[in-house]
Amino acid sequence: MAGASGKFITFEGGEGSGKSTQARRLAARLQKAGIPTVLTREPGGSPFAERVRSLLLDPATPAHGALSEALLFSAARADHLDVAIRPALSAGAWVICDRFMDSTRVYQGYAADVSADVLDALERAVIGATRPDLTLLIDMDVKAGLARAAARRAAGTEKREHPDRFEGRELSFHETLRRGFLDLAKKDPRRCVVIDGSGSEDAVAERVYAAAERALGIA
Ligand code: Z5A
Repeated sequence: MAGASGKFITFEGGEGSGKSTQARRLAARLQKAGIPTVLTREPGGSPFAERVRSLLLDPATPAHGALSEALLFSAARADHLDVAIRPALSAGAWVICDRFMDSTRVYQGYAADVSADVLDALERAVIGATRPDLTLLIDMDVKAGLARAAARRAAGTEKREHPDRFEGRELSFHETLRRGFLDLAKKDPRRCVVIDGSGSEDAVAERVYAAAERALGIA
């Protein structure tokens, strides 16, 4: 668990599921409720980890295996935890992170070939006791999620620095990711809550807030 002071909430989900939108909205609502809140993301969230993010997501980065990728995501995560997440939790803030360890399990494990043993070892070494108190998995129909992401690209409001290396993969890849996330949530029901990502942003935000309230209690 995150420790005696702050709470650690992570958002997970497939492309276009709306998790970044919901992470932002929850952070704003908690701040408004008087809870000091830090919104961060992975890969990234610290100066070093943002450099690693650029390398990982840049389509010009030469092809490399899933193990190299898992190690790079983990290196970025180790620094992000040391520089940003643990200090914020120790200071009593709630930390909301857009993607975290479950993305490595799913993208580099389920959908690639890094073994569970290696991923377990990386989690022990990098995350240690700083596991999320709550993980909100925004789940939705894969085609609908990809359509949202495509609409954002067409509107020119893409948030990425580069078109993503993970983009443009076949539908079955995204279906595998969805199954992977749902499977992880099923295996860890005390930490993970599956949120239906369909419907308006407002409707999903209400589901997210209700889940956070139920799991963590928001005074
Ligand atoms: N990755 C990995 O492989 N291993 C790891 O350990 C980690 C990550 C940590 C990071 O990409 C990539 O790194 C990611 C996994 C991999 N690969 N992919 N793909 P990123 O950070 O650049 O992007 P992302 O995390 O995948 O997020 P995203 O695709 O940008 O989407 P999102 O966060 O789910 O959605 P959004 O930005 O909130 O919303 C998408 C659009 O839909 C946007 O225009 C919204 O305005 C709209 N939207 C949101 N909600 C709604 C509703 N309810 N209705 C209608 N429209 C909506």
